Amino acid sequence: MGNLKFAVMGCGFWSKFQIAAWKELEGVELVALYNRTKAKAEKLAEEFDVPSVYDDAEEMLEKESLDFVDIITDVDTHAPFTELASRYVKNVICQKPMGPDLATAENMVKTTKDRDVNFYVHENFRWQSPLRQFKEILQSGEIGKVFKSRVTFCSGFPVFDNQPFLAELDQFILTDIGSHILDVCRFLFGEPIDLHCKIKTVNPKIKGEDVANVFMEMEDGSHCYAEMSYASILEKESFPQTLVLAEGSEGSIKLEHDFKIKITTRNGTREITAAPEMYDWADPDYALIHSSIVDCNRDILQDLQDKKESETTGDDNIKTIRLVYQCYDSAAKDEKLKF
Ligand code: 89Y
Repeated sequence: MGNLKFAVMGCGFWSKFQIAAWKELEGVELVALYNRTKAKAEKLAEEFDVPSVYDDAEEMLEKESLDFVDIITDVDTHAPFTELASRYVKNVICQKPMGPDLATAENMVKTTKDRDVNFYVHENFRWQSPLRQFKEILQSGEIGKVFKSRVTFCSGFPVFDNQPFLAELDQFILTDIGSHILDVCRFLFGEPIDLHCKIKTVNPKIKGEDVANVFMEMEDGSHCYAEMSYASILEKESFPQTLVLAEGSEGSIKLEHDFKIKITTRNGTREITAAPEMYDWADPDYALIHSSIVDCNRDILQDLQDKKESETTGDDNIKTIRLVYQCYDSAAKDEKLKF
């Protein structure tokens, strides 16, 4: 199979890392960039040696011969760009969160399916090496049957400096980080059968909520508590790490700061470090996430090459997105929602 040719739509904060991550992989070739403001696309094209740039997305899709497109724009344009791209190409990748509301996201999955287009969501947190290793230990059975878990993303990192639009979102932390954290909950502990969520806005300078606490019962009967905050001033800042504790009948697994995983059984505690591969193009503040982009892209690429099914297809990711918006419903009603 020759190189798969692709285009990137959107040249904002995440695109240069996403492109650098694609460059780590064999078998793909970035041939075009689209951005509403062409100068931004031109700058990125120069940096990554991309032959064509456009400020008209449809013109790009008409002129270029593409195997897939990677949509790296803000959430509001995910659906229109997915709709447009799926008229021209057979494979579409879109950033998280898939859509700005559940109905729109469900329609994205349906539209691509109706057109026989493979649709993927770039959901990268589950590809972070500490979380992959956590799952391996969980699956080994060493801690027995899990009865409770806690997934924590609580930080005071000035996230609005790099991504100012996040401060303008009416729905912030559940869409931005909840889409990752609820996906991690599903990845590690399976599907929930109910949830109760509470949200809060602490930072007066932002529109949406910056705190969300979600309590779920999972299909296997275990309890899962997901806590998220961008208002946390803690002894040790953990951005961008997700911290996890799983307690089972025979022991516990704890993912702590600095990628340390502690496994405790009645025989004692052992510790491993699950550091990610660090790439020189990564922003040091985001290195853990940037590293996982490579693995997430590889997983999608292997599906495009018919080697295996990707973990983050639209069909899978819609289950995470449903949870995100069910959290808002639950918080608005202050009720437990049963599925
Ligand atoms: O947008 C978010 C993401 O996907 O990872 C961290 C982030 O940049 C800010 O919360």
